[in-house]
Order: sequence, then C-alpha cells, then structure tokens
Amino acid sequence: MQGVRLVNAAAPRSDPVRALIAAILQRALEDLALGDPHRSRVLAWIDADGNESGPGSFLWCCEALALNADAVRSQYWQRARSIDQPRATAAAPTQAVQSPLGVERRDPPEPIRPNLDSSDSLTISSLTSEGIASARQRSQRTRGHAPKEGLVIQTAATPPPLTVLDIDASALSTGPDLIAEIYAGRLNVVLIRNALSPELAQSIVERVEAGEGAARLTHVADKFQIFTLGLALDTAESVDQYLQEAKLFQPVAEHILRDVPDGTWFFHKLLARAAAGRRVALPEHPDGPYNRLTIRRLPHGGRIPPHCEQEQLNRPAYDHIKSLIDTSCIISTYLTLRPPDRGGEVVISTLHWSDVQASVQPGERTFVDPFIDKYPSMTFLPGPGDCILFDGGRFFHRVNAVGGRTRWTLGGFLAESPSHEFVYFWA
Ligand SMILES: O=C(O)CCC(=O)C(=O)O
Repeated sequence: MQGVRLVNAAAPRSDPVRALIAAILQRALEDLALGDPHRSRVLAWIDADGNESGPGSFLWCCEALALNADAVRSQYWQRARSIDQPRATAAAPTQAVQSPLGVERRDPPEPIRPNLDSSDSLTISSLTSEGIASARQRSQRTRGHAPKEGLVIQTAATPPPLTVLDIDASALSTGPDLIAEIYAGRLNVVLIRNALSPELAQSIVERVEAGEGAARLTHVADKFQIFTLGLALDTAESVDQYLQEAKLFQPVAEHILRDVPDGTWFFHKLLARAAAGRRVALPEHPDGPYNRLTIRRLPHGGRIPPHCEQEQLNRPAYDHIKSLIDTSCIISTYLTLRPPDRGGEVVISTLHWSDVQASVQPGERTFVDPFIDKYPSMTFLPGPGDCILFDGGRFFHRVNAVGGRTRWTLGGFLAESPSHEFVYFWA
C-alpha cells in the first residue's frame, strides 16, 4: 500500500490525528487482506454498499475521517488481489487432494483463462459408474464437442473444472445412484434432458404469467429482482412462517401443475429415478409438511448473486431440517420452464465452501463477488423442460442477469438422510 494518498487532498496534511488515523486504517486493511477471519465482511462493507452513505457505512466513515474513499477502496482491492492471485494463477502442477468434505479438488486451482465461446463446449454422457469414472478422465482431455441446443457449457481451454453428466430423463433409472455420486464428490453437475415436455413447461409459464399463484408471490430480494411463488426455506425467517406459507402454497402449486405427470411430486419422482430407486421423501415437521417445490421468477435485470447452500444451514429456519439430513452436502436442482432472451445462465464455480467457511460468521451471508471470478467455472443454460442437478451446497454459483422476457424455473433442494437410506427433497 505504498504511496497511497488515503487522506483527502482537501484535508490539512499537517493534521497529525488524521495522519495517524490513516496509518491505522492502512495497517488494518493490510491485515484484513492477509486473511483476517472478517475479511469477507470487510469486502462486503467497502464494496457492496459502495453507494450507501448512512451512519456506519464505509462512505460515512471515510467522510468522517476525511479519507479518500476511492483510494482506500482501490488500494484495498489491489492488495486483496495480489494475495488471491498466486493461488489462482500458480503455474505449479496441479495435484488432486481430498478436501475435508470429501470432494476431490485441485490445489492450487487451474489458472484462470477467459471463457471461450460455446464451440469449445464439452458434453459428457455416460451412465454406469465406470462411465462416470471414464467421463471424468475424458473430461481432462476432450475438446470441441458441438453444443447441444439449449445448453451452454463453457469451459476454459483446459480440462473442465467440474465433472458433468449429461443424460436424457428416459435413461435415468438404468444408471448408478447419481445423488450418491454427487455426495461422494465424484460428480458435480447432472443435466437431465427432457424431464418435462417443453409444451407443459410453456403452459405453466402461461398460467403464472396470467396471474395464477400471484397471491403467494414472495419478494426474495428486491435489490436483485428475485421472486418466487411459494416461500422457500432459504428465504423464510422461521420454521413457523415457512410451514404456514407452505400450507397456503400447496393447493395453489397443485392447481398450477395440474397436468404435469406426478403434479407437485414431480421432483420427488424424477429424483428417485436419479437415485437408482432410493426413496425421495418430503420432510415433515410436527406442524406440517415442507414445500414440495417453488416456482422461481427472475424478470429482466434479475439475477442471483453468488452463494452456496451450505451457508444456509445456520439460519433459524433450518433448525428442524438439520436434524433430518446429512448436512455435508445439499444438492440444488431446478427445471427451466422458460429461459430468458438473454443471460439467465447458472455459473457454477470451483470456489468451494471450505475455501471461505472459516471467515463466515454463523448466520451471515457470504460475499464472494470480488474474488469468485478468479476461480474456474462452468456455465449452463438448460432449455425448457431440462433439469439441472448440482452440488450447490459446496460449490458457489450464481445466475447471470436476465435480459428480455422473464426467466421461470421450478426448483428445490435435496439431501440424504444420515443413514443414506433415502433422500429428502424440499423447497
Ligand atoms: O435458477 C434457479 O431456479 C435457482 C438457481 C440457484 O441459485 C440454486 O438452485 O441455488
């Protein structure tokens, strides 16, 4: 942080108090950049609320201390970047290591390269355990497969950083247990094609756009324009609030999905096939059942910022479900009802929960935006009726900003019971 002019030019240079404060702040920022456990909170404070100027905000503090906010911010980022950089761009040969959560990862991560266009896409299709294993090996070498319509898998010019299985729904029940494979970290993403017919997906969109279910619209985050029909557990303030809403949403969802095979049990039935016939159950609380799914709406400009599901576990609404599941993994799934005109892809990063866990305070949300792009990622855009299943518990992911018409998806989360005998699915 040499040569930084932290004190505003307008402030008297000779003021020793200001000079001291600037020196202390400089030192504190340096320490934080070096891996202080509060680092992600500081990042959030100085950056996410960059336009806020109320008491306690970063701008307010700079103003009070006559500090040049832009200089402090940009010097901090330079410092933070120079610390993250060696890890992300190291030329050292990569070595497979076992993370504490059992996911095989590279250490250090692959060097970051710009995403290529979709002609460098990669598609992996195989169903047996050996197939998945060989797909993993192939994924280290294969290049240049033509992309399938409705799906973009962008990879860097290097081996894809995540293991992907791309299969048709009709082939599901003949394969190995894909949920167990994801839990074990041998598989990270599964694309299930044609899980629902595009015509049925379209008719659901027409219904919700005509106003069906509007009474149960939840504003998940107005700042990001995220809305759902039905209250998701990850949005609820308490189990009580969640269960009351689930009761109200259930008949509404059944009506909206009236001609879908298995109706609101759609995911449970589909995922039981993906889990090689293991039972997929809905969690039940003594006060009522959980939501079987939610319908997600991202209008023009809407996006879902980077997050991972593992960080939800400390929220009060999870107190009950935590006692039912093996919390080492939470799998995210959604089915595209209608992609938007532009954007709306899910970007799954190799940034792993274990990379940041120690710096996240219980109950807090992570803020990884400033450095997530240093980690290799893969980008997916499932088409209408296609479903994606991925280890969203451990791998950070985001949904890119939507352009044009609204993006509609159905979705929820799944986790194994502690005995691994069966699987829970909820939304
Ligand atoms: O697009 C969706 O429906 C949600 C994607 C997501 O962020 C998740 O499943 O965690």
